[in-house]
Amino acid sequence: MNLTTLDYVRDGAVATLTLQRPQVLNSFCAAMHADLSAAFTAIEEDPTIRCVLLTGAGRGFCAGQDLGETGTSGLADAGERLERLYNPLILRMRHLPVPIICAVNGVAAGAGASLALACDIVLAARSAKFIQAFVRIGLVPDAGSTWFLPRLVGDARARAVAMTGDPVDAAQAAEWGLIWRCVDDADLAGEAQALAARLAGLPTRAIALIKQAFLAGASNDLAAQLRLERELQREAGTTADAREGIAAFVEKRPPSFRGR
Ligand code: T3D
Repeated sequence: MNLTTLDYVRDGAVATLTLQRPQVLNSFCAAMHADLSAAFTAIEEDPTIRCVLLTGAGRGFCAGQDLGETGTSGLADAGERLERLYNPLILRMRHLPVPIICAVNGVAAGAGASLALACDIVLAARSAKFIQAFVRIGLVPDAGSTWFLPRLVGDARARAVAMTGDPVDAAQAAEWGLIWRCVDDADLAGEAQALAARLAGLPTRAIALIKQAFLAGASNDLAAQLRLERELQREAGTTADAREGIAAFVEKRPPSFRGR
């Protein structure tokens, strides 16, 4: 892979993606979209990858769309880039059959906040902030933020942060349930890597099915979700990892999951 805006590092069953445009707080440009797309294709095609870790280089995580690249001419059809680049990226992440951990190392603004929220488990450094920056420049939250936010923090908080553009610090984000955990800055990389390694050793097919269940659950009624759980459980029950999990429990030994 020839990537210019993203580091892709493979360590065992974990693929770490590091956004690499620190001089502009890793804001999205067209090349970064292309690099993320190439990286996710590589991950989708490699069944030995069982967890993805996403983070940013430098003092920011991602400051959303590169406004220098957009310029005011990009406003002629501000939805076009969403349709072509952001929307497929967010959907792809939600459908990826392996967990994505996000280590938010600094500010996550605009579509950068959406990118973090599209991940499955989000850890953030205590100094990080989440900013629905869109309204500050006369735009509306996008890349999934209007979907993620009310589901995670409730309508009242979602509306307030979307309409004011006020920053939410990592501790507040964790308290609200916007993210999983806030950790000390010095501990972020280590904690995220440890979590990624742990998830990479869990039953990957079951985790893919869990992702599927949560995604569908956002729009299903209870009866439909119960039917879906039945089908997903049938599928999980056919995996070698489910056989291993139950055998290990009965034999009182730790399970050894292979991800299939
Ligand atoms: O048309 C479409 O594509 C629609 C899609 C829209 C999706 C979106 O994401 S819209 C929202 C875009 N993002 C923003 O509005 C956030 C803009 N950035 C900021 O408000 C601030 O940078 C932050 C609050 C995130 C951080 O502030 P601070 O003071 O810590 O850093 P800074 O000094 O503002 O930024 C450091 C550098 O990064 C600076 O460059 P310089 O002066 O050192 O040469 C700054 O210009 C650059 N930078 C930060 N964000 C962006 C950026 N450059 C281009 N695009 C950015 N989004």
